[in-house]
Amino acid sequence: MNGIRKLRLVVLISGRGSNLQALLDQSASGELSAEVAAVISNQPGVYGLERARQAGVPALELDHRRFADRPGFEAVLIELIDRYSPDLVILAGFMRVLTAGFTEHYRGRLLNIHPSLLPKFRGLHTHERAIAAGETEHGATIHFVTAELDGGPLIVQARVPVLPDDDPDHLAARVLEQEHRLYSQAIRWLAEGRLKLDVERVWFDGEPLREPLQLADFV
Ligand code: NHR
Ligand code: GAR
Repeated sequence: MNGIRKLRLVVLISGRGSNLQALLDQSASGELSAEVAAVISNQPGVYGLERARQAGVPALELDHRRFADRPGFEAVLIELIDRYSPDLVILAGFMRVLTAGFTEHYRGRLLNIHPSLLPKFRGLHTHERAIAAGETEHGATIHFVTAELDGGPLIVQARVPVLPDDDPDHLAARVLEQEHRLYSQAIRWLAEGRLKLDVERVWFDGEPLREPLQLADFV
């Protein structure tokens, strides 16, 4: 072994879970020094839960519609997550906005993958909006999650060109391919202690990070 302790991950999903699958595969093959301790979906019956079960990982459903408000939902979500004592909580296509109570509880250990080159295109339907805006480049970003939606400190990005006749589905597929490499890189750096979040900034190799790292620089 390389002396790096395996990180325990709890992965939150709302849908098909292809980013979850990448983590499950990379964990099984040993290329990622992390294990998925549990998967929780706010949407019952989604395919990502099936992927977790196939991998022998606890797959839990917590339907947000059963709760009167976000804090009520999140109180139970926190209780479920903390049963698994995760080092990191990973949002992988998780589609519920989280309150400050939740993001503070997991400060510094809550990550999201967002399908745009943040700070461009926060929010939803990013591929469509990037094409409509005439962007020549698009991509995905891993960031620490704070109360500010898609506004937390940026960690690492992967870029793809927007092609002349692109449509949102084709662009999304090419971005997704890159997404599947991004989480493993960020998690590796966290496991190695190279990457840290303090109260307001990201540190990489002991220096404050001024611009997000670029995945292409590391391949
Ligand atoms: N919560 C906080 N506080 N901060 C972030 O940065 C978050 C977050 C929760 C989710 C993922 C995010 C994305 O990458 C994410 C980042 C859902 C919505 C949304 O509007 C927005 C951003 C993201 C995820 N959700 C609607 C809601 O009312 C529901 C939409 C639906 O169910 O389809 O929560 O883009
Ligand atoms: C991914 O493209 C992810 O970046 C995006 O949803 C997709 C989930 O795919 N996330 C968001 O839009 C967050 N609001 P997956 O379920 O196959 O991993």
